[in-house]
Amino acid sequence: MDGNDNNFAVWKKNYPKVDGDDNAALISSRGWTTEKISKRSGFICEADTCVGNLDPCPHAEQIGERFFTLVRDKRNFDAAEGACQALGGHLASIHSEAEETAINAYLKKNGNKRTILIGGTDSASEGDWQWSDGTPFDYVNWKENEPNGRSGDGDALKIVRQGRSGNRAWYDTSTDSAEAFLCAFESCPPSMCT
Ligand SMILES: [Ca+2]
Ligand SMILES: [Ca+2]
Repeated sequence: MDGNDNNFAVWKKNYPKVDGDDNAALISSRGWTTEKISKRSGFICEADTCVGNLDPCPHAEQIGERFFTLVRDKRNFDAAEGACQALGGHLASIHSEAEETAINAYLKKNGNKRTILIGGTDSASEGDWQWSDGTPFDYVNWKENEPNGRSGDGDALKIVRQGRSGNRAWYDTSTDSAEAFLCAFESCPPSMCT
């Protein structure tokens, strides 16, 4: 930016925010806004001065407001949740059919593993399912006759691919039986940014 045109501004009402951690300006259809730079979806540069990567979070997939990363490693629930927390997130929670469809598309293009551990658990109270990120357990996609508490301790939740379609259904399962696990983050983890 050459700084010559700072008298021109079309900020949307209530912007720019000065008290948050927003650090980038965005053009929206209703005026300029601010946002955390990690959430930007694209950018416009002045000629000859642009250095950057068009994907600000290349090692995670943005779905809605969150970023998801598949870790192709077999770990039990506590170790997988710890690995996600070490990066600033949690094992993934899922809150709608649309979100699950997008997650399944991401999993399909990342190896299409059959069994994926996510953040659901009923270890605190049998049958009382909770997400490890503390969000409401407000959507389910249990397979018919699941959860049945029959696989080991049955206190973890894995999403299992149904045939080659990429569609998945949920099973309660022992805490160590999935091939990979899915982490979710509120913003792009710094280690996954460019
Ligand atoms: Ca259980
Ligand atoms: Ca089961």
